[in-house]
Amino acid sequence: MRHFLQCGRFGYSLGAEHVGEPRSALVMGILNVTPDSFSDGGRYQTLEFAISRAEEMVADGADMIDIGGESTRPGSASVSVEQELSRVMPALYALRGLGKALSVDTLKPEVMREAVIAGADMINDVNGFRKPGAIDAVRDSECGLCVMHMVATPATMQQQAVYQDVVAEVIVFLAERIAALTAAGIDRKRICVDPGFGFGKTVAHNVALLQNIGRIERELGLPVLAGLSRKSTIGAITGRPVEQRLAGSLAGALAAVAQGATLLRVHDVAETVDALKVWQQVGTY
Ligand code: HH2
Repeated sequence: MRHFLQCGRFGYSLGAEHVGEPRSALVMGILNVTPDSFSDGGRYQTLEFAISRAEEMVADGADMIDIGGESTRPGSASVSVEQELSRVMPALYALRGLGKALSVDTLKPEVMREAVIAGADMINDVNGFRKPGAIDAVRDSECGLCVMHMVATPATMQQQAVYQDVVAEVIVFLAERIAALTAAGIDRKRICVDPGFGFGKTVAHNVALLQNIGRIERELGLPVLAGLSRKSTIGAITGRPVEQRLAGSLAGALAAVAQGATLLRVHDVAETVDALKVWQQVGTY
């Protein structure tokens, strides 16, 4: 399935239409400007570090940089608007000249609004633009929107990992969010969807969603972003701690692309880009 995704200054043609076309995906490098992120917590706190890490990811082949100022790992506490803005905005301004799309990972309408004014190319909301004011904050712009599925909040989600049919329920949720966005006048070309791996889901749920990325893409008719990098499901399958999940994460990324994902949110950009290059030579639709 072919998609066009508008992300602020950038437009992407994603996916393939014909059997025999090589599969590929955009790579979104994760830049956490938080002191408590689960896998690279605290390492890129200073602006200087954040800039050099972002430059490194671009040199490694990242198509997008996802700047996050609030950890959403299970059980994490939320931060104030002021705190989040003070982490995200300097990085956003400093990285505008990088020449790659800048995404801001936030669920706060106030942060979305400031990020859009500062020229963010995408808003990545793990909450699916459900907070009052979130849709208004992004409506009158050209920025891309990543709509993720999550039940409850990061603080409580693992207690609520109960589904009758996780794939169907994720699709219904995302369809409802897409309807809310388009009803507000937002063009579908700006939207991609994400099943939200690890957000209120067991290993079995995550595996079922991974196996059904193609169904999610077909039923919603939108590009799918997959974020499996270093997550606990990779750890559960491999028995590895977070710092030893690279190989498992690469396998997860390629599995997601094989199923139809066209955007990958990853920590290890160079390795993912290499894996995709090899994959592209043989992985066809
Ligand atoms: N996962 C995390 C954060 N944001 N956004 C999307 N669209 N999809 C995801 O799967 C996703 C996300 C959690 O990963 P990470 O950023 O590494 O951890 P933390 O939130 O603790 O910074």
